[in-house]
Amino acid sequence: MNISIDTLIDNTSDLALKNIAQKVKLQQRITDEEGLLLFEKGSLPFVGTLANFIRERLHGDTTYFNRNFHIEPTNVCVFSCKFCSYSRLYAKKDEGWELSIDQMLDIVKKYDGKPITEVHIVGGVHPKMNMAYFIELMQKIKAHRPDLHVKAFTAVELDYMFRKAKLTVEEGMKQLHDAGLDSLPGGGAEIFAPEIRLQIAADKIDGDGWLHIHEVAHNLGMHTNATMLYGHIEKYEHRIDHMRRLRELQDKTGGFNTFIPLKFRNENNDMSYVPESTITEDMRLYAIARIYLDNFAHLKAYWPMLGRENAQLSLSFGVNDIDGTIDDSTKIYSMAGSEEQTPAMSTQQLVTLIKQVKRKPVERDTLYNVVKDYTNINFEEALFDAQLN
Ligand code: V47
Ligand code: SF4
Repeated sequence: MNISIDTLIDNTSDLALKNIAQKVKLQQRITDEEGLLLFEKGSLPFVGTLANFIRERLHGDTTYFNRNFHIEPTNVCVFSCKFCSYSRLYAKKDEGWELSIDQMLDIVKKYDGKPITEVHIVGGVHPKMNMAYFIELMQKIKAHRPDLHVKAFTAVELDYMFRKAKLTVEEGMKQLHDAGLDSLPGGGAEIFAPEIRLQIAADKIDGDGWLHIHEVAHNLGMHTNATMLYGHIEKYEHRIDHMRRLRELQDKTGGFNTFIPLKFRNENNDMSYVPESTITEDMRLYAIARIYLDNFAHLKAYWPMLGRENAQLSLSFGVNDIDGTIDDSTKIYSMAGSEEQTPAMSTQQLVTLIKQVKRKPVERDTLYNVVKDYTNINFEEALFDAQLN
């Protein structure tokens, strides 16, 4: 692919596409119509070259990862999203799991003495796990390990918690933040456009509600992530609509850290009849997201969902972050058919994965502060030195 943006502009005969390439070169924002045109007419090499140009302008070869683990408090859920392979309705709760606060603390304690920087806590919406329960959890995690960044609860979980506690979003968010909640993950966004959302996730918070919860978090000084579930029944216009709403909120608050496209996986759910998107479409989507979301600093490929080799490939299509070590602590994607049945990567494996495709591995914390640059660290030598000393 390695051609320059000037060569790309010279070689593009379609005037509308040429104009988009010129805009990218001049760091100008593309319109919704231009975003749509990229989905309809932009070839993989065309969008890939533009996305890589932006990625390298923003980050050079730097590729971030972090050391993290997940806690999934429960997979019992009052909602019934059609794409979900993971949840069990409350009526069938015997088939699911529910962790007590002590069990979750035991998971945190497993990492005592290990240089982990983040815990990611997301699960189903259990009718009995309420504000008081999660406030206690936050407080106990922070009492045990104050430096651990707690990124927890999708807007879906928060909306249910706040409504049950009869709190406004502002009140509820403040209480959780005071108890130790540092930032929000990007889940639950799915596709905002009501005509699609109502078909795949009819009974949970709508797109405006999701955006409002993130805006309130941003106003409290918290950072959050944003996702988009793609490759199912949505059309290109719905992807653009989704990203436009995120771009608008980011203009207003600047509170999003990263955008994470989530590829729909079709095993064991009510949408198994929908074929999964191809790798070409996946890479085109990453690239177009990188071009369209000009006010998002980071674009993440979540390797447990995409697989390791595809995550590597995505680094040439705008992605500059591949999430973290995970340590086999999440089931969402293995249950939906991901090739990664026990997702766990050591720091060495992540570093090697990134170096294999000639990028620079940098460990970050949740807020993208650099923890350690591994570019010049040779693990074999480091191991050898450690054995000698
Ligand atoms: O909201 C559920 C998705 C999300 C399927 O913020 C599915 O750093 C594909 O949001 N096929 C939860 N996707 C996970 C999530 C996340 C993951 C990693 C990092 C971060 C972050 C956030 O998982 C749900 C839904 O969109 N999901 N089922 C499925 N069958
Ligand atoms: Fe529940 Fe989330 Fe699954 Fe929807 S995606 S059914 S809200 S666990």
